[in-house]
Amino acid sequence: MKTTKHLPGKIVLLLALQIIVVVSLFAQDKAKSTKHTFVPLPELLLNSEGARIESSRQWEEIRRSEILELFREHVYGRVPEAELSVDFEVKYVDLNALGGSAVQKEVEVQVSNGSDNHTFSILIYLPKDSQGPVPLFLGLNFYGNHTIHTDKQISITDRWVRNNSDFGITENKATSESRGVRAHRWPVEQILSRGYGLATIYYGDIDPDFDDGFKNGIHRLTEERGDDRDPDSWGSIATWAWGLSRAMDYFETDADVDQKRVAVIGHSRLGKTSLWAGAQDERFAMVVSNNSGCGGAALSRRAFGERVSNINTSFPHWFASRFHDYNDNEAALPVDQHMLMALMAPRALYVASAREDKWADPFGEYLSLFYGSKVWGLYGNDVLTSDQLPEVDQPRLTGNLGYHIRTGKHDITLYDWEQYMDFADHHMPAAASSDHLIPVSL
Ligand code: GTR
Repeated sequence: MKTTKHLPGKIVLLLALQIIVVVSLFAQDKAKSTKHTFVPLPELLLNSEGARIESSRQWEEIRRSEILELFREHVYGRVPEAELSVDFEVKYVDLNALGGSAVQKEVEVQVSNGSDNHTFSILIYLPKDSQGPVPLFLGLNFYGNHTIHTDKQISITDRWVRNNSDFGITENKATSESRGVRAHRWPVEQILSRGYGLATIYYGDIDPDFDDGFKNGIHRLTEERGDDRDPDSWGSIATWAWGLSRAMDYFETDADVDQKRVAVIGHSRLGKTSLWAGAQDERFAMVVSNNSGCGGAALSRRAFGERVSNINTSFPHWFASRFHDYNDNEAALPVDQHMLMALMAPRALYVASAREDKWADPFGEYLSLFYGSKVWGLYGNDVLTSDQLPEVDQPRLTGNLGYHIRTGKHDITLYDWEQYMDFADHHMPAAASSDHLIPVSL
């Protein structure tokens, strides 16, 4: 005979109540994740005197520089004026790398303030047998250049690296055990086969990613430390972005690279960095933000997922110290991130989110691009017309703007890269011949 076990009435009631609470929290979360901002955004197209910006000329001559300054003063911080000299030394060129399919180089960037110096290394892969200078993707990496590919030729950084037992990194030192551990994020062969080059720098070589009172990395060369810092002294994101611009300086000297077709790309904190690099340095033809979230593409005023107070508490060294004034007070910020997007206009800009990456606020990332896109309109380019997210895995491509929300979690995947390469095919095509450079290297 079958027996049915009944739960006591009280337990049933408690379980039911719990389910109701969970469901209503989920509903709230869902509502907010697709709701606009709660507070009005600062005006993108009114200048500091309240006059309307109506043309690309007024944008360039007045508003663009005002906004850049506001981001320097209140968010990322300012590059110090201290004189730094920058030299490049090509450490090696391998014309038969990756089994004969690529050209590989490592370039040492030597930065000096006259009495002290600091170096970091750019790893470059170029497609073999390309006709003339090639377009390339430039991005920082999290664990060292040697982690992006199993290629044994890549130098291993001897600087501070975040410990990671899965990668065999202990005592903050990388070893050969971590060769290729991040290869899934860097589809080198696919990039090369589509005619693009790839350049990467270990971000910790530029400035180690921990709060050390700005004593090391490039900071060592430029400033007084600790309490003497100005509220708008550069934080680490600004320093990493500065490093990306030095790579661009190098490309200008390398006849194999078409510096007019360089895309700056980054994931997460390094997506915040690629945006800030692209905003300041208009030599980047295309900018890619992959899951950059708070302080990147996401609107701060949405206060959804990671908030300004979270990021400043967990990573006090990333931004200018003035940014901390906006902890739990996003509405007081004189800028929001749609204005950062606008600084890329009229160049190619791609923002990408991941559906499960709530911490980065996918909808806030999209809205930023949506509101910022007005400035592309000033140039006569298409603007985004829908303030609703596209379907998952259905990229929205409008003029010089791209956006997708991918299935899955916080990461940069082959799917993401494929969208960026398809987008690049339109905006900095690998097949295009460069009319401003004479191909020199054979
Ligand atoms: C998280 C941080 C994010 C994002 C991410 C990453 O801990 O809260 O803003 O930058 O790290 O870079 O992986």
